[in-house]
Amino acid sequence: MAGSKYTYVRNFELPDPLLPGTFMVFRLDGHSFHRFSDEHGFTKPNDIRALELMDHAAKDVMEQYSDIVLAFGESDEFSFLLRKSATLYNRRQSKIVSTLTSLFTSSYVFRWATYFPDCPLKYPPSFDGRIILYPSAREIRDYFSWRQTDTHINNLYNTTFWALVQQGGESTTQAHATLKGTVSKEKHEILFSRFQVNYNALDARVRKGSTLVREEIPEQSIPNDNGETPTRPDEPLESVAPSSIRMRKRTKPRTKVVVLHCDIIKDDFWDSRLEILSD
Ligand SMILES: Nc1nc2c(ncn2[C@@H]2O[C@H](COP(=O)(O)OP(=O)(O)O)[C@@H](O)[C@H]2O)c(=O)[nH]1
Ligand SMILES: [Mg+2]
Repeated sequence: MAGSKYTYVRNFELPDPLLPGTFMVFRLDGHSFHRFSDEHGFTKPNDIRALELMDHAAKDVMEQYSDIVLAFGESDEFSFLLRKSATLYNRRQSKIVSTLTSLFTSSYVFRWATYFPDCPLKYPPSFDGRIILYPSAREIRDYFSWRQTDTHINNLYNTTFWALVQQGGESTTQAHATLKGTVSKEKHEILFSRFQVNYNALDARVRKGSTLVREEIPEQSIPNDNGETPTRPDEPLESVAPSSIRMRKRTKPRTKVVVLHCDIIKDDFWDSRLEILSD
């Protein structure tokens, strides 16, 4: 690039690399979603359309960035885990944060009408984003346990609160007062004895949040001992791949992003997916 007397201003742009060899957690959160959810008539305590839209935007992000190995979302937030060895954008912090935040936001808007066909957007939503670095798997496990515990605490509170208001006829002020100082067991009890709601039987989506992982796509046709790919009897000959393609070694299995609503605090989830915390 040719220089000019103005070029020196570039020198004020400081590098902002993220420490190498550390796990990155990128978290975004809806800006003023209290207002956004009100203005767009989200159902209380949970709007499944809104949660599914968040999941879809997160899936779009994960599909474009292979360094993301896990995502977890609840309410108006999503956290993404990038592997330790990620070299995305040379680990430049503002480049990663701004690109991922803007992709998520544009995907949220792009897919809005699919989930809210009868409710046009009244104004453009926005999300903030940040990156937190963690040195080891222990903090990553604790980070995701923290977010899922938060999902549980908030959802139990909100479910009980809105049951008191919507079915119990209490004002929001009264419901706040009823729940003040109650522990988890008492909220379960209010739901069960007054509203015949067994909290543990509610949709896992709202109790556990959404966890996005990559899962291997099972091979449709695995080469047999002769190195030949079996074909279905009705498959035309032309569709059979040439042997050079059939014999090609697959280095990486093909994967797809799936959305789960499961426990991520206990060991089971992690023990069956060791690749998430590997380098
Ligand atoms: N009614 C409803 N509101 C939701 C839902 N998900 C998120 N919200 C709203 O979004 C807010 C998210 O919390 P927070 O990020 O702390 O608030 P913010 O600063 O206003 O974005 C909640 O307090 C709710 O008001 C939903 O499914 N239904
Ligand atoms: Mg928010």
